[in-house]
Amino acid sequence: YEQPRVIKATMEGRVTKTRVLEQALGTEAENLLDNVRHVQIIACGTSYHAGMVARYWIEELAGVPCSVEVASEFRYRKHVIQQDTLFLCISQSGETADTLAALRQAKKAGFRAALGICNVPGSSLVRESDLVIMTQAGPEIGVASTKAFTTQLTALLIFTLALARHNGLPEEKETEIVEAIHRLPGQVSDVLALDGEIAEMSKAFMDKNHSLFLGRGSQFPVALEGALKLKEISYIHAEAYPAGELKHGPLALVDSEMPVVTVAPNNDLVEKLKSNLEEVRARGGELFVFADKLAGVKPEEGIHVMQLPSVHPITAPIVYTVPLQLLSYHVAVLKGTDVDQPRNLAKSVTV
Ligand code: F1P
Repeated sequence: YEQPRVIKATMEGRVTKTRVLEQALGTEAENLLDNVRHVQIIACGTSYHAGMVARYWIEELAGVPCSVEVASEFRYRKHVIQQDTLFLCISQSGETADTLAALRQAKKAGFRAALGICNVPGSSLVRESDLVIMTQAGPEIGVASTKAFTTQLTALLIFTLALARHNGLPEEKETEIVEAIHRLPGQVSDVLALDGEIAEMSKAFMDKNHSLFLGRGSQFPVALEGALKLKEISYIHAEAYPAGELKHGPLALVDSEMPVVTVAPNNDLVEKLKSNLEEVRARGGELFVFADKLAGVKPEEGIHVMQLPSVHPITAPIVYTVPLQLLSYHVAVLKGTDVDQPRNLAKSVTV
């Protein structure tokens, strides 16, 4: 529920009404962002999902190739790091052992600069990065990241715009997206107001053991994050797939016992997504769709549609994450699990 406020706080001092401020990433950013030819993102868990969303933004808006990898894999394999790579570590705590080990290892191999996106001032990641964008989420009590994720995305989008400007993004496009960023706190509040309806929807998951989350494009990482939230706090097995991969395997699992959750903002992939939903429905799968009213997903038997505000396609991953967080929360409350402290998990994995 703090998300509208903390997203706003993360924007503050970094954007005007229409532009990203030159000093958004600190005074050294100007030199360090010039001639970046590749962005390598490293993170774990929810922070990794934020990195996956950022890859879509960085390639679309800045035109810079971007790779994303979980730190626990990156640190244990041989890799080629080009000198003109911007190494970007995302970590709420700034103390995740795998993420820090990956950063230290990459430093030895050499790269252009290290950018940290972090929520804890003075943490190891903040100290060891050349540039830092602090998220303003404030302390997160729950083990499962919620406001940390949406503020990471806000920071990553601002960074992307700063990088994109270096690579010739037209001013009108930057303004269009900055204005969309300013609408985020209000749009997230509108989604939070759907809490009662989402609580009602969550009852359908109470007696289920498995679930599937689908998304396309930058909504695929949102599906991954939705599935992670559900398994972390309600212990229901949840898998996320890019919707186009359905027919390459997961369709075999779909039946009336497998609820399928989808996010459908209005973008150029929505028609393809709708045909994926028909594939699910034809196998008797019950669908729970969070959709823009302009996306044209119609409720019918077995298709529950919750209408979300119309949002800019670039900022949609931030807004569409919130109903999935609420859904997991309500399922967990109904099941009586400990939402703040799920079994077997720690807030920060420092060893
Ligand atoms: C990464 C992370 C969190 C998750 C849990 C365990 O932490 O996977 O996303 O919610 O707390 O650690 P961080 O590097 O973002 O602090």
